[in-house]
Amino acid sequence: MSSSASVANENGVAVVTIDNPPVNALSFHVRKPLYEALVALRDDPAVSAIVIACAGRTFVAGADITEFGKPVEQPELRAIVALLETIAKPTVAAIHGTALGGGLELALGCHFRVADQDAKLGLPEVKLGLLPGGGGTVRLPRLVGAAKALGMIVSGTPISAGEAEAAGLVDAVLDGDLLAEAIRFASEMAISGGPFIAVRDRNDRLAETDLAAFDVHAADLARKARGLEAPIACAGAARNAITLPFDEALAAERRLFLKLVAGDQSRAQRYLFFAEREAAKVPGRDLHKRKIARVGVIGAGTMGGGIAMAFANGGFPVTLLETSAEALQRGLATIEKNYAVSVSRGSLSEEAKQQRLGLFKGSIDYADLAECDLIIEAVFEDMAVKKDVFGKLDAVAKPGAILATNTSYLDVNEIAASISRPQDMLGMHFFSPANVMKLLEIVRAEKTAPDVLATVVDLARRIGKAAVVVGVCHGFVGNRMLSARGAENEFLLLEGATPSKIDKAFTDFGWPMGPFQMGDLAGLDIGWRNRKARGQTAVIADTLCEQGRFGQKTGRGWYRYESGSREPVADPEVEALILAKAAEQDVEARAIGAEEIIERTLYPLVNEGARILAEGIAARASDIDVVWANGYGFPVGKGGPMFWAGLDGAARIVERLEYWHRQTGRAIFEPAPLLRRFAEKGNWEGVVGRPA
Ligand code: 3H9
Repeated sequence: MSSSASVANENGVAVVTIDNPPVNALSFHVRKPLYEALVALRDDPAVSAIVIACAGRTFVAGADITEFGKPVEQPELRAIVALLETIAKPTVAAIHGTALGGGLELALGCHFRVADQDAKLGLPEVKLGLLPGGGGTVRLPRLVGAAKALGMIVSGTPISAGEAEAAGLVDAVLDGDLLAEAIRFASEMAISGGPFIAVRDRNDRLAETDLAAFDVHAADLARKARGLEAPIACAGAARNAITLPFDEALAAERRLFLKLVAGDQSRAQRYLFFAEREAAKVPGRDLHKRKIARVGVIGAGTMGGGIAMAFANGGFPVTLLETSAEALQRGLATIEKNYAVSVSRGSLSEEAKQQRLGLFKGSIDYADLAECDLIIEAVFEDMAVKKDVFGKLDAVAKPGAILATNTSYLDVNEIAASISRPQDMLGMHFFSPANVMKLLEIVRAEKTAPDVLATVVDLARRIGKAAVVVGVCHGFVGNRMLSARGAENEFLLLEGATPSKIDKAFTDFGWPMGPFQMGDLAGLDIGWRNRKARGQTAVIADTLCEQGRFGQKTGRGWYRYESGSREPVADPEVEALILAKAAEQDVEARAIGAEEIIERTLYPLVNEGARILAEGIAARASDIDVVWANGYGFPVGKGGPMFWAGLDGAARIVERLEYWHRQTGRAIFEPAPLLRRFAEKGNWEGVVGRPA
């Protein structure tokens, strides 16, 4: 018997244990012995019931994603599930950890599913640009009803064991030793004599479906898909489960799966899955990590409050420091209000809210930070202010405490040089709202100790962040590339584009919103202040700000907003202003198409990414993509700017950058040497200039 799937007999109940670390993915070397074991057990008169369980930290977390895109080796998962459904004796999946994707589909082949309290169950394939391809779209609705299944399959979000039990997906949530209890459960079922009905034959829940309501919900989900094929395919497959006979729906699911798995979107999303994990592999990651038991956050404004919530959400006690009792009270009240909103939306229980609030300790005395193992400052973005804060920290923080700045732009080396322990210092650049946004840029300064870096990378994963290590430069990876993306915006407007036209080119590409909508949301005064500080101007944006048009918060910015609405409405006044400025500068308006907009915004974005790679500010092209997919809304179906450069054709990008460089003379278009080498080689591998 293979060690990947072994069998033991417990008083007539056969226990098949899958053991494929780390997450028990259903690789070929698991599927083959599993299939063979099930055939033998089906025909073995000494076996009255079968339990499928897993060794290690989790039940099967899905198909083996690394096998996608390669020829399928038999037996496939579908064959194993079909085999399970031919077994007359009771079959039980014993679920701990996560039963995800193909893992849940395997469990759906069993007559019964039992789980421990902490188990989670879901079909996350949509997040990989896929749909469940092992019968999940056809079997899940038969257990939980079509509406619930639609939500689970299209969102990909797992549910708890308790919710799964209430929905009919799990037959029992068991306390104590899961395996022993599962064996007892299976034995009792065998004694009961049945009937044992395969999920494929359970049609009662489907018969209750309100198809019209289902279609309304599915159409709503399709509208939100923003060009992604998988959510739409998921909804279509779930609908087939209602309207087609079982085998026809199953065959349709297979066809859709094969189409998606071969497509660019799924390729991009699978790439991002591994890219996020690769980003955590930093030099020194095996070093002993410093112990982080309590986190200190300085500043209880929007950023500091969000950072504090991110740690409390991850279970860490937080000391929140402000300069006055009033500011502290305001900050804590905002945190409480934010949690209350989550409770009212149903995403957080009242109990969990209380538990999280219990983790906060407010203070207005730096001395209280002495008990913290990691202290992050989120104060005003000004070098003198930051140095003052770090000076105080240097005096009170315990030896070995990690000190971090949340700066978006400032020189982390300069801050580090101002304290006595630069080896303990780095940047932790969170994105607003910090309790929601997944991205965290971890800024490695010149003297940051390797174990400090490794500790923070590890910690970031523990609070659910997609963490990327970046080097020191103005704006790090994300904001530096954002500047490159926006450098042509004003020129495009002066030459004849409008904010709505540019924004539409972005949303058609798959971004959640375009740069002008984004500016209005964030507040135009922020960029205005930054420009003034750096002695820069933007002829149209500056005028808007001079007119008090700061975006949504003033009801007017690049667009107009009716009172209380966030819906942007094109504003003739802005268009007139653009025309007037163009006339002043003698720029003749012409028609500007979406293609030109993409070439002049996204090609410089890729170009700047290549420069960042060459300078060693990012270690890998995929790290840059993790930044853009998680922090800036780059469409995941295109994998991030560096992956997309490969899809769109690096040679073409170089050619068009050269063209725009000739037309404008602007440095932003001068192709980076590394991009040229990518164009020659066809991929980023081996073209990275300097390892980070
Ligand atoms: C599917 O099932 C399709 C079917 O419907 C149809 C088939 C016909 N395969 O995330 P971690 C690796 S699609 C291969 O750091 P955690 C991962 O790369 C699949 N490798 O751990 C990493 O490797 P490394 C549907 C996988 O504890 C290591 O395992 N299922 C897979 O933070 C540890 O991973 C999913 O989409 C895999 N399926 O989180 C679930 N999963 O150490 C995907 C992980 O070399 N997985 N690896 O970097 C997850 O969401 C998380 O891994 C999980 C554990 C929550 C399970």
